[in-house]
Amino acid sequence: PFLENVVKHEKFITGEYDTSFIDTTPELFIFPKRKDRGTKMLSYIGNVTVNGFPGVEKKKKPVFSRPRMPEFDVTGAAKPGTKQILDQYGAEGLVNWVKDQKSVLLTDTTFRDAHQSLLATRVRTNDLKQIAEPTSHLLPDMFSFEMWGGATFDVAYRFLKEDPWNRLLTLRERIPNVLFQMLLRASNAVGYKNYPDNVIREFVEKSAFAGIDVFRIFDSLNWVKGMEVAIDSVRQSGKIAEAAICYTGDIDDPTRTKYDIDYYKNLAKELEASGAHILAIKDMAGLLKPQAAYRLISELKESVSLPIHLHTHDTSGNGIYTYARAIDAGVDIVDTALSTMSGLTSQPSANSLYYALKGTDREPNVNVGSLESLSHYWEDVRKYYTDFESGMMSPHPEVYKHEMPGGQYSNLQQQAKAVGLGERWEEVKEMYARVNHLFGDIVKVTPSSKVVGDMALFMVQNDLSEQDVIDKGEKIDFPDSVVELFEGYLGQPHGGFPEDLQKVILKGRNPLTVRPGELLDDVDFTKLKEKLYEQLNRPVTSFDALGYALYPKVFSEYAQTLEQFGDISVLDTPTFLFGMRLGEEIEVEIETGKTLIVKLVSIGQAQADGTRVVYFELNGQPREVVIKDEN
Ligand code: 3PY
Ligand code: ZN
Repeated sequence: PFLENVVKHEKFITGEYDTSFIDTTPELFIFPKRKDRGTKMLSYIGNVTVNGFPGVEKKKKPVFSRPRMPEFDVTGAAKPGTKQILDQYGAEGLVNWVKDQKSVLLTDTTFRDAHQSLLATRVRTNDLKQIAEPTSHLLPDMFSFEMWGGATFDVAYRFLKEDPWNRLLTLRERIPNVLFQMLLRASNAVGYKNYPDNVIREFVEKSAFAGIDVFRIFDSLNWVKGMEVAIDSVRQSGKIAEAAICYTGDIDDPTRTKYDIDYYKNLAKELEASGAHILAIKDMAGLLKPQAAYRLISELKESVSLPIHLHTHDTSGNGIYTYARAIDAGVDIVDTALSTMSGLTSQPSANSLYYALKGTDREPNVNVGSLESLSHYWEDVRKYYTDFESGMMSPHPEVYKHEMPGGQYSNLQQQAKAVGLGERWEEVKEMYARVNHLFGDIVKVTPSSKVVGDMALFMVQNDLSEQDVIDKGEKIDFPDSVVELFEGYLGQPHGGFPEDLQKVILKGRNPLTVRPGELLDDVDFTKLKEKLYEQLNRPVTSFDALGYALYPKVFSEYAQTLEQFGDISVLDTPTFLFGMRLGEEIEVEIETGKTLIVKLVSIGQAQADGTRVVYFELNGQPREVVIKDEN
């Protein structure tokens, strides 16, 4: 354990140590209490078998076939790719390389936005890890893999009980050749509110250190001022600042004048002046129609000299057509997902786009056989997560009316179910559009979209109309997120807030007009680490400190689960979500070369105190754990 502490210590990892390291680092001598890892794991398995997993229908564990693994040449190293270009020539060099490409470049979002949008962000590191090396070998010519950030950070700690940093480090180790991209919510980092500037800087620095190359930075109200600290931090780290404009409204609809073509052109110029290396158009809901895409990209190409990276969601079913028109207009990079993780609220399919462009001068440099074999893996893995599917079975052009982001659709639906509005989902969607208009037609993307969602749920639940909100607003206790938005804690919307509504929501308080980060005190990371060290009773990394700084409660609960059950990220997903069948035997590799063999023998009767004894065999030895039956 001493050596383990040394090699896991941040100073050791970063090389910031000298001969006094051991003497001046007392935490190296704190050893985790040797609790029995096996028993902890059995407690988890027993618990999920008896009580089920939140959000998953409680039933006997289904029998899944082993995911199909693509074949690739395991003997050689993966072909060098964009990561090597960045490392060798720097951000500017990479940008020039992008501009020189004739083919359209592809980002693959399967590891992040695709599952955020289809499966409520629930895909676990365990499933990503197994396909990482094949992906690196089979798709070396991708521009990037979008694999971190957005909702994945919080969901990892909160629901999957795993460390998001560990995901990044693990995948980086297995995919050394292609740029890693993350979604960064500017001053909101990977959270739902503004954080102090030093938290944003520290977060960017550590994410870059752990393996992120391209930071797609957006502000949820397209407020450029709110993006400047993040853009600057990324530039400081030597990585690529991809500044995004969130697309809303419809530039081709003469009645939607608030967000017209000039609005987008001005924003693009502002972002270029702020230091962006690449301009992203982040069409988070999939509202960019094909002809509008042609016009938008053509005009932006004339307005700025940055490469343009287009992101959309296929919710309406028009995604490929939108990309085709954007590609005609000269877009440099587009976001796609592997076909079995694409479509609907996710990104358009890379496989389909390849065929659409085959033989044209912009045909992407990708092997379609590789896309197919990787898609097979995901087709099989996706079945584990059926309970998190949104139920959307076909294209949903209504998105042009409600404008809900793809990444929000399945998550808000889960939220609606959790507050008992599952049956009233149609009403919630309609209310979402009404709330947008009530709020003055704002950009809706995390976290502003969450505020609109919270308000829609609140209004449906309390049977409130827009008029009720204004008339009775003084007496209404609005959701916290709504109050914070109107207080200016997420920044300033284009055109300002509707004044009558702001007045009833703030009940006499004055809103902020400056950048919230200017008012927030820096987090003292040294003190925070000391505090956490006492709480966790183990060495605290900068990664832990950031997890805590962004999500104190969620992080602490995660730490408690880790204490109670050990590292359950090593379990295969069917076992993690469904537990075990009677008589089933599984293997769990708890660390490289160390495997436990677990058999579920029987489950005892419920006792008077509501507990059950669950009987296992662990490596052939009988073991029992006592589980509280929550049913
Ligand atoms: C996120 O911020 O998580 C998003 O995906 C927004 O589209
Ligand atoms: Zn998206």
